[in-house]
Amino acid sequence: MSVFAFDRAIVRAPGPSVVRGLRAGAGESPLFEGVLTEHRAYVAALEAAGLRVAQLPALDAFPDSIFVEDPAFVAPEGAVLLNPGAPSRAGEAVELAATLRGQFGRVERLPRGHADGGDILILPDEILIGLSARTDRAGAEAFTALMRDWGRKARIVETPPGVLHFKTGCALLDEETVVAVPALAASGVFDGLNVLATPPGEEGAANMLRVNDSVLLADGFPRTAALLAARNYDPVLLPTAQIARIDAGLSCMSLRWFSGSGSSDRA
Ligand code: CIR
Repeated sequence: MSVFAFDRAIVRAPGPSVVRGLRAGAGESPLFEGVLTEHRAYVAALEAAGLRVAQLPALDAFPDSIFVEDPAFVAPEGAVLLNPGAPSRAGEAVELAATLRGQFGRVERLPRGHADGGDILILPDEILIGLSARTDRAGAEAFTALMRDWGRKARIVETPPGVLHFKTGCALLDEETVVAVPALAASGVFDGLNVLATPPGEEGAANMLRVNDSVLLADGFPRTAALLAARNYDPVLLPTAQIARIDAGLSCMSLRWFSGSGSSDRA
């Protein structure tokens, strides 16, 4: 089973507080209506790619809670409630607990440290977790130990300075290929895989999302789109200008996994 075969996703609707989402710079706030429109297009793209998407209600007390990928990790064998590194996001994991328990037989909790799901990349043969401003060594070590208990190989790597999350800077394109910003492409972390570097000025395209046969790509990156087209991909272009104002991309708005359970849910 390929690591980008998915049949289920969880998303969370944006609430009006999303306009106060965390951001590194001092740029303009997103518009609530604009985020809603981008979120709807994203959910539609996941559904078109064959996923059944469960949409959780907005949590206005948590401005960044639309980015459900960060407080949890999911894989076919189970889920882990993580401990997001940003204090304002610390309460988001518990808000996902009941939903994840309804979907997975095994739901564990990161026992110590901080880790964000945006720092975790599942590759065909191993899982990478990037140290970042949000994921510390204690959290990364606790996560890799949990994965070892699950029979998974996991490795701790570095996220380049100035990159929010490890997956802000890279994505798996196919079984043998990752796309990465130049600093990550040259870092050696992907040795053994083909690495395509994002063209200069298109670093924001690195957080693309391979979902079944589809590749979701933020619009506005024509040279990256051409790079993909040259490899016979026909990327689904999605608007991200609003969520980009709060440092977000495509992977972070969903938790995705393969349940293999056809149309029926657990519990
Ligand atoms: C944050 O800073 O936490 C949010 N404004 C953006 C999170 C994006 N998540 C991700 O890249 N995995």
